[in-house]
Amino acid sequence: MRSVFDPTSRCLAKKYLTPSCLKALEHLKTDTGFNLEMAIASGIKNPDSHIGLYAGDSQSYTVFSRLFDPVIQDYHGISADQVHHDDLSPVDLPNPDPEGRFILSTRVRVARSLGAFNFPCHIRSDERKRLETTIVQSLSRLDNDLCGTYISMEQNDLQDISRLKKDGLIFEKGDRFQAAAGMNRDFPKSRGVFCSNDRKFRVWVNEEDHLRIISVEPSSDLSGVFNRLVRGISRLQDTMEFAENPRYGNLNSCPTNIGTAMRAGVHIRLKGLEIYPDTLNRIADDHDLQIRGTRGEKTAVNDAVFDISNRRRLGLSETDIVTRLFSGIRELITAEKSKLKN
Ligand code: ADP
Ligand code: CIR
Repeated sequence: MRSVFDPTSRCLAKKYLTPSCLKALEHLKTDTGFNLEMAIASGIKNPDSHIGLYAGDSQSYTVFSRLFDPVIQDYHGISADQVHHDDLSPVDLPNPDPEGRFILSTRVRVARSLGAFNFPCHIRSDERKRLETTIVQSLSRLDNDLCGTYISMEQNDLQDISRLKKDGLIFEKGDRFQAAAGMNRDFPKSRGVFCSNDRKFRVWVNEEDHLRIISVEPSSDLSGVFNRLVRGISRLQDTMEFAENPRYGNLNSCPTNIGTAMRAGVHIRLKGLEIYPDTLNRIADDHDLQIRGTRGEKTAVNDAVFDISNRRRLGLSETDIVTRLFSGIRELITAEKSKLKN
């Protein structure tokens, strides 16, 4: 096998797949048959990839550790001997935008995978169906405010689908990065979304990961949103065994989504800072925050609404992530107020 990354590619998989690393890994396979060529397929096809690497199962992280480890250390800024520690205890932070002037909504999600199943870029159709059944059974046991219904995306009623899309209740087919890795196979078969009756707790089934567990509401109550997620994870963990390893904590498809596998963020309107991208980016960098577009990763910013969230998901705990997000948002709001005054 030749490493055929585009000469313009600056992705981390290319950076760390040195000739000696390629030689050591090119003939290896996990027990389920996942190989290096499959792991880097998306990075090869998309020269603008940032990472360019996906895992096909939990064993990918150990069999191909010679490539995954440096990519993970580079992205998350951790040292080679750092070990992940969870802290999913409830928090009690003040509201970062008590007047409700800037934050439109708050969302915290984690990715989770079941170790007994292949990951989405490598899963077979029948296996994906069995996985969906397992997850839906577990979701049906949720109670109180987490209780809700599962919406299968296989239904043919186009009107229903477009209404659900408008309400942001279902997810789209994966982007070209996920497509090149093989994650869009059979879409929308065996995909769906669980939504609590109050719509604040949701679970995406068989998107980029087996589960995306999401707590979201149109407010700036960061603690409330995080604490609901903590309860949801704990309840689901009673009935499902999530993939993890002692070093990296939770394991999922993309090496950016391991450890806490958590993204905590707000949709925040920053009309003043929008025209000062240097200030906005400096504050984001200082607090290790990532800026995404209004409709998700790699989308545009509409009407000055930014998606601001934690960049690192490994090397710090879940409670560290929300606490740092809180400080970053506070500083952004202070800067925004001063730009609006000028
Ligand atoms: P992920 O969180 O799974 O990494 P995306 O960046 O694609 O993935 O976001 C998924 C969806 O969640 C998008 O539709 C995005 O608009 C929505 N979203 C993200 N953050 C918020 C938020 N704070 N409030 C409401 N919706 C959000
Ligand atoms: C990439 O390599 O760019 C895509 N596979 C997406 C990686 C995850 N997202 C990110 O770094 N923000």
